[in-house]
Amino acid sequence: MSISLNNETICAICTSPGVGSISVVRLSGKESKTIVEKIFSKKLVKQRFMYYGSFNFKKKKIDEGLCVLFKAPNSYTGEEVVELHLHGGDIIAKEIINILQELGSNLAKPGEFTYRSYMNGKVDLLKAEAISEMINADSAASFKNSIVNFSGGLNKKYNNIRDLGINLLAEIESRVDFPEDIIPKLEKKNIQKLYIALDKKLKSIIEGYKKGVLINDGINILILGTPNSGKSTLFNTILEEEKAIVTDIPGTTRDSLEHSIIFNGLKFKLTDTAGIRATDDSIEKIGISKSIEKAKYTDFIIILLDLSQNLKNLKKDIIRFEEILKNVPRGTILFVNNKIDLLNNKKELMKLENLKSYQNNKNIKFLNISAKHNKNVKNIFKYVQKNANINYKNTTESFMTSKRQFLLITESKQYLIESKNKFNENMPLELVSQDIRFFLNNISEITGEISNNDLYDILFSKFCIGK
Ligand SMILES: Nc1nc2c(ncn2[C@@H]2O[C@H](COP(=O)(O)OP(=O)(O)OP(=O)(O)O)[C@@H](O)[C@H]2O)c(=O)[nH]1
Ligand SMILES: [Mg+2]
Repeated sequence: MSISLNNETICAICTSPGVGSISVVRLSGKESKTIVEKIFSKKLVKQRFMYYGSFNFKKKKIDEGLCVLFKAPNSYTGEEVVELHLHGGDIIAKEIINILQELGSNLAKPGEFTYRSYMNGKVDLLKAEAISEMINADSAASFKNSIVNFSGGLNKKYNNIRDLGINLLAEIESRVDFPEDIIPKLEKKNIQKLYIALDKKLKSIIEGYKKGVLINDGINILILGTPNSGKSTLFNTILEEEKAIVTDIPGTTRDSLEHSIIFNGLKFKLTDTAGIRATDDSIEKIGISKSIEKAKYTDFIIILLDLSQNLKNLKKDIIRFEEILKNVPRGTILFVNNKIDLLNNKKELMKLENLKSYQNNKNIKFLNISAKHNKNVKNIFKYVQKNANINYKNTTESFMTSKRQFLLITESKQYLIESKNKFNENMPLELVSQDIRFFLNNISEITGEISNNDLYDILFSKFCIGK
């Protein structure tokens, strides 16, 4: 579906549904003021002025509240906009929406206000995407990233790339009419330097996407381990809630459980799994194969070891898990030695020392915790955050989080590589420059200078109604 900018006046509830002190209804389009004045007791003369009055329709009073007018182009959409501040709850706002439709306005489609804003040149695409990120942000890290993007963080990076690309194009095109073998060596080198500089910038922005996704969607942590190692206990301790059943019977957890938490401003998605062991129980077997399957899509895997086991079994478990995960394309593994509280005599502590030197020798990353007594559990998150290299508090750097941008920039990189290869193989410069033009076109599409007809589908339809 694609929507065209038309003369319709649109309306929607802008506040989220449910109980709240106020609900805001917004209209945008030429008829906004005229329509609202048919139900509001005051005339909206001054713009950006809050009028207090009553809302009436067919001699019935609907509500009392506030109205504010924004004259075009000084509004969110760039069109005439009126906002109605009503009493909260869904009932009144919905009734007003029905009335506004009866009076000639249409219900806005998801993201249509922001789409109009973009079409009227109020925001560029990067800003529009940042607005969507901001609304959906559910952690401090993700909110901060969206704010920096909204303030032009990514724009700067794309402009840099575009400027370099234009330089490169100019260098190549100025040589088009000369036979290729008379390009002096030094100039050739300079052109190659430009390719390298561009490649570096593209690489950095593309790699940033991985971080952007971690920041926005959360870092996945999968808890694997033998039955009874304390996976569900760890899961519950982290969530500060008895979400998973904990018993001393091995094989308690059959299906995996997922939950998100915010730690230090970052979102983590935690998964508790069925313990992995050799078993004849068909239900447990399904759980185990599910656990291993999940390892493929996770950012971090915790392998929980049970320190109540003897050293021989602990080593066996380590080898077993390394074997199981050997051919699985997966994230970082962290071994976590659980039940450290049980090690309270000399012999037990010696076992821990032995295990430590075994893990050190194998170059294994490990932590010692007690899930039951919440000892050192936070260190897991500190380790994960450090390893994911996300330090959102002390940086003004922002990362790409939009898949649309990611696909376009990846395609751009391909054009650049093709152009570079052609240049290095001394192919006709027209062909070299043609790929740079494709590359620049893609960059312009990212920022929205060149618009794509399906933009509404790709981007704005994913917004909520009222935005
Ligand atoms: N002493 C001690 N006991 C623990 C600790 N963590 C878990 N336990 C105990 O170990 C037993 C098994 O705990 P669970 O959390 O059910 O273990 P699990 O790994 O989820 O087990 P399955 O679901 O069967 O795979 C329970 O009796 C827990 O109370 C710990 O840090 N210290
Ligand atoms: Mg369990």
